[in-house]
Amino acid sequence: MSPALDTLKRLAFIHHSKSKLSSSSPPSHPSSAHLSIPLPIELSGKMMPAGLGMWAFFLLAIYSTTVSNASHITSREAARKKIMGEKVRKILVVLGNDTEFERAVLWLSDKLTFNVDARINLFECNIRVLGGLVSAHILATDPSNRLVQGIYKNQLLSLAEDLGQRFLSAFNTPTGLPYAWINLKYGVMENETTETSTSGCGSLILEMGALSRLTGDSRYEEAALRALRKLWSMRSPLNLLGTTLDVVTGDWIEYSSGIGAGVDSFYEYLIKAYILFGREEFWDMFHSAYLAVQKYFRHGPWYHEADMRTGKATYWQLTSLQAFWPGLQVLVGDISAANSSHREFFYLWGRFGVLPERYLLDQEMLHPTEKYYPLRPELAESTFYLYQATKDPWYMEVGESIVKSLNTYTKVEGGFASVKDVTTMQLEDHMHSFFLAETCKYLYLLFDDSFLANQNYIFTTEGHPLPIRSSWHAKFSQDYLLTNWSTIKGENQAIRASAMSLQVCPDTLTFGGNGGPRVESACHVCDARSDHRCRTDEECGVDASTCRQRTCSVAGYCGLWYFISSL
Ligand code: DMJ
Repeated sequence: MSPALDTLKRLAFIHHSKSKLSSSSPPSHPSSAHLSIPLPIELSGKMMPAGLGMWAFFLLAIYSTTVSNASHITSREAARKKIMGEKVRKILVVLGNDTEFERAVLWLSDKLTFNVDARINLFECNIRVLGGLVSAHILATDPSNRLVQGIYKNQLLSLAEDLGQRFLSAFNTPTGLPYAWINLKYGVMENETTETSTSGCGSLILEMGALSRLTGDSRYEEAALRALRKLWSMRSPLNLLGTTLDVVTGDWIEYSSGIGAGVDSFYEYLIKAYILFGREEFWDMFHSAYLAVQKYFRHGPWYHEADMRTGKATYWQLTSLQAFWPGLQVLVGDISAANSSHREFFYLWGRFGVLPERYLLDQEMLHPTEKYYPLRPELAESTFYLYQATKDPWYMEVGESIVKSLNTYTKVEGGFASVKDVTTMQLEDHMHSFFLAETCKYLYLLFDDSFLANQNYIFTTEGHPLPIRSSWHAKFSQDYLLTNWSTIKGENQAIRASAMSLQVCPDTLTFGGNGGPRVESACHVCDARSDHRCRTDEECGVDASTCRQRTCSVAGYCGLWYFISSL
């Protein structure tokens, strides 16, 4: 056995397997539904800084260090703070504080401008700023009337449109693939690099699509879709993509890829675009891409990297960014696989106190120059999704442990600091905006998901909620338009099926024997064809009751053939 495989095997099974898939009654929520109500003693004591309730914690640690200090900062800092302001607004709504949300909306409407001579990264600006504006606009105009009547006149949407128009010059390439960098004021600069990443040009469709739907101007969605289609056309016969490419020639630069840096959100946006817009095209891309990942990158609960041309393993490493994958698997319904990978990431979190940026699986050591933890959200994100799907209280324990580590190792006066080296826990003076937009938000939602109660949302890769609207689903089948929470009346109590049990192809399972409550299967994935015929294993889905991958028989039918023949 190769050292890599040996290590993987040992790492995978040496630690506890306390987590279980649970479909029993969910535990009562330990947190309060609204921020004005303090958290119960047993959690607030452990999770929150002494003397501060959840609301005060977020307001003091987040709001006051960004928006209200903005007049004292340099122009470069100001640009960053403006972006931070975006995060703050979104999180304020999730927290349920309409007054501060209103204050932040007005502040941004007044202060934010994009007519600045600044070179920005298209992907980052899209997910952080455009996504923030579009999402906040939707939250500001939804029927809950969060803002005082008449105060909001679509200022955030106008800003989003202004930014979207500035993006368009990036797509003016022979391939339609966008430049990674543009100048907000002057567009693409002379001698700009033509290198970009798969994520960089394949993760724009949610924000730009939403902008088109909101403004009626199709140019944004068309540009993002054209780029995505071009990218997909560059896949190998194995349905794998590389990590970096040239936007002018359309040639791959880095053929090795995995599910982490440079590629991660490409996969995420295929399935989320399908959920948000309902186009079968997105599902078809996602389905093929997902199966290829499972086939070529997965090793038990781990994911290594592979060459897109051959499928041969290249790098055996675990990266912090990969930890989003179990969350994505929850959306697919592949709960069992999600659960086992999540456990491995959490094991490493426990071992180091936080998740190191890169761990070399084959050498059983930290990457010599990537020992940092920049407050990334991915593990908290997956924990949130898995809790929603299973209601297994173990995921709350995971969340509690993450919060504890953040408070123990990263809390500083005025905020939270990135860890420079997980072996020494030395800090650096940096707090990325995704800490507020994602890490805090997913941890909060893990303990209080009342924000999700009456609405189906998808979260963009930067944690901005976008509601799923039937009007955006021209071709979306009625089967998929379920409510966010399915309440099933049992004998004594209602069983709340998870929002995440909303499958792209729902099937039902019966609990408690005949006549027991029926809930949607947590893992079912449809076969590609409704008559269950197939040519390859890739066309077969996941069995609803066993959560096992179906395979294609010699006679061309999908079934649990592998498991039957091994009995
Ligand atoms: C976030 O900015 C986004 O989630 C992005 O897709 C990759 N990960 C970072 C945070 O780690």
